[in-house]
Amino acid sequence: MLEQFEKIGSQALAELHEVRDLKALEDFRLKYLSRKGLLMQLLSEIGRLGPEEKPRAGQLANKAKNEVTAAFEERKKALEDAQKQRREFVDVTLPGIPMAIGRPHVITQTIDELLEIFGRMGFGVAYGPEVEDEWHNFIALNIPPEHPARDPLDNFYLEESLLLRSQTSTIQIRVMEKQKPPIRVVAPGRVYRPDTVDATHMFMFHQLEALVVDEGVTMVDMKTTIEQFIHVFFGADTQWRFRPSFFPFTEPSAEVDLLLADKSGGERWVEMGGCGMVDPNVFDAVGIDSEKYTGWAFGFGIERLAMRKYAIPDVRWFTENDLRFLNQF
Ligand code: 2U9
Repeated sequence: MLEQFEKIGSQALAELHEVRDLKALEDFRLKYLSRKGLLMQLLSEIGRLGPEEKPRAGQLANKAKNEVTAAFEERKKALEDAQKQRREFVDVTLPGIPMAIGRPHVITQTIDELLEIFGRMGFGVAYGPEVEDEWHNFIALNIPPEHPARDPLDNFYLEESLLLRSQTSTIQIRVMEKQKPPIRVVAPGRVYRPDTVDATHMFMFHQLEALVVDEGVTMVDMKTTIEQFIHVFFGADTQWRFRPSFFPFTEPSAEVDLLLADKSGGERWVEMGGCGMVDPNVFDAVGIDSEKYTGWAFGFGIERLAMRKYAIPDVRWFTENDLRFLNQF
């Protein structure tokens, strides 16, 4: 029986030596050190030995138990350290995990390009609140109460006289309230109109508007500036035209059309935006002397500019987050 006590210790240590991972170590613990383990069973055997063998057996059993337990703890620490290192080990030779670096959205890129172009033509940039009041969104812009643009169904009203702006002209009104002429600003930003969403209409889109106010400003300045812009943004050989139009806040007014190639290889006139000489009523509204100063303004839909430039057929693509589309920019 006593040789059983000597053997069990060395047998356990030999097996422990073969333990390669924490799972095997747990199996080893269950086999030898757990309450039902071989070593514990052995200890419980001592009770059945004769009085002459008990002391020696007890000694051997405790020696075996302590040696195996100590070796077990040591092995456990070594395996846990190894596992920890493995976890922390960074194989720098491994190829890096490609970081999917995004890029500014095509609309943001377009706005940046527009601000850069007009910046080079001496235009400052002005921003303003998206939640506006009726005075800045309609009244100051000479849009009479009965004008369809003021139809509550055609605007996102938040409460009594507060609404989401339907054009960024509100920004130029705020500029004229604060700054006296000369004024030369472009005003980019989101605008909101509860249009039925389809390939060319979205309830939220972006506009870039411009305003120039000084003494002796004429339609020639407006025409030249718009022409410069079109040739830089769309290409020097882009043909364009003015088409007479009407807006409450400009007189005279014009639509700006571009002659662009269409799918069937032909060419067609497509609308790019509107412009005109600032209506004197607008100057009166903001306290600028309409006898002394004249001005011109334009309004371009930014999604529309990008769709024309990149031949994008559907305005909804800008907000559908399809990477196949977004990654092209
Ligand atoms: C002030 C005075 C006049 C801005 C203008 C337009 C014509 C125009 C549309 C183009 C496409 C809106 O996004 S769109 O649907 N805008 O046609 N906008 S003149 O005239 C102003 C602005 C501010 C103080």
